[in-house]
Amino acid sequence: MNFREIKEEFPILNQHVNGYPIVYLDSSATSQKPRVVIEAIDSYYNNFNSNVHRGVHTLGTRATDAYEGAREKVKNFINAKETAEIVFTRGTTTSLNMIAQCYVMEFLKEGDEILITQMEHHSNLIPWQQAAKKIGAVLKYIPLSPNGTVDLIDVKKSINSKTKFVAITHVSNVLGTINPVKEIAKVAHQHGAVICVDAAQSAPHLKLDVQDLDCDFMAISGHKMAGPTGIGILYGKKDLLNKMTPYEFGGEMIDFVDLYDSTWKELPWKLEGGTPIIAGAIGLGAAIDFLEQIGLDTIRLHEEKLVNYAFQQLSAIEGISIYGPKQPEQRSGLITFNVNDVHPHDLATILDSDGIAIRAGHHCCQPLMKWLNVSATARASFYLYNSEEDIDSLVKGIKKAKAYFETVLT
Ligand code: C6P
Repeated sequence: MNFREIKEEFPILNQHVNGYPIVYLDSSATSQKPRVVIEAIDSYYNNFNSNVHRGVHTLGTRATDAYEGAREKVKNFINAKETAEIVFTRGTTTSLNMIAQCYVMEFLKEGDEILITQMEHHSNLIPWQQAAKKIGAVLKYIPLSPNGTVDLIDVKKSINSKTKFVAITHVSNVLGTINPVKEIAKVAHQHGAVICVDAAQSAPHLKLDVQDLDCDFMAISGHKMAGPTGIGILYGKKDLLNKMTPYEFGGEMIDFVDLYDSTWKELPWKLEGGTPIIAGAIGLGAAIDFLEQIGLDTIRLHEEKLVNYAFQQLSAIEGISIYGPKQPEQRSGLITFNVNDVHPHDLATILDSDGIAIRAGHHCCQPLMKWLNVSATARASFYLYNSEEDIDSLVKGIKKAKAYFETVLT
């Protein structure tokens, strides 16, 4: 399949918005879904909707097989050692909150240090901020380099024997920076700290290997990687997940319940209380098949070309500021920018009138906006269905918005 054919697999992209063919440049917020994902969910509800791990009836067995089959696909996708290390959650935010509540608040103590960066999404910042407050731990920030990257020298300077937990995003949803998480994990482990990687923006675009990265925890959202909303992954090394207290108590996660005490199922079910997100997991499994069929390396290469092209084209616009590292190997497939005299929300509105979808705002990264010294930015994010023509439309739209505001302001 070439990339033009790939786009045809996404039914939603075959439409006009405000009279123009849609140009979807907001995949970092959520990606579009290919036909096979929509059909997999449809087939579950049409043909074998049933609860899992309960009944012995045929539909129940089919649903259980499909649900557990999806777990196996996730395990292979991130190269985990075993399926016991794959917990289905609602998404990255839930996964990170589970780690904060069931690991950090349980096993860190007063005076311990938690190390993060100022480029974190709120979902990879507030859980640690709140956990630190609750247990009296100290939240510390690794300083960012001027180009919006994390330097290993600064990691080494920031970490010490009190550091017990490091949380870092693999790819920044604003700067696009790809952080050297493998090297950071090595430094963390040399100091006896546990490392948690927010892979919300890397799992859709980069080939992941949790054993090679040697991260202890990883959080992923299905909806950013061609899967449905409401499904995510918490990866954890088995010994750490085993140590964690359950996040939710109730059905599904118990082994034996007595009047005054209960015992839990083994991993991963101990951490999946209640009826799980069955359709979501099945849809995510189909998304993984789809991405793997194309190949994560092919997707990465395509996005690298797009982001380079976008850099060239956008840089040529007078009065534009582009944030994040310029070297293609240091960044993922998105470009965040501001245009003189045009508020990002106005820009997004004008682009929308031409059928172009971008995101504007603080992108759930207020501390990063502070570091950038702006209140908001515009962001165009690319995925496997985008093309250079989409970027040409973006550039045309930005020029139109700029011209409009220049006329209004003079
Ligand atoms: N970023 C964006 O437009 P959830 O909402 O749980 O699926 O993902 C949260 C999250 C965590 N970490 C990073 C790095 C993220 O980018 C996101 C989601 C979206 O940038 C929505 S704010």
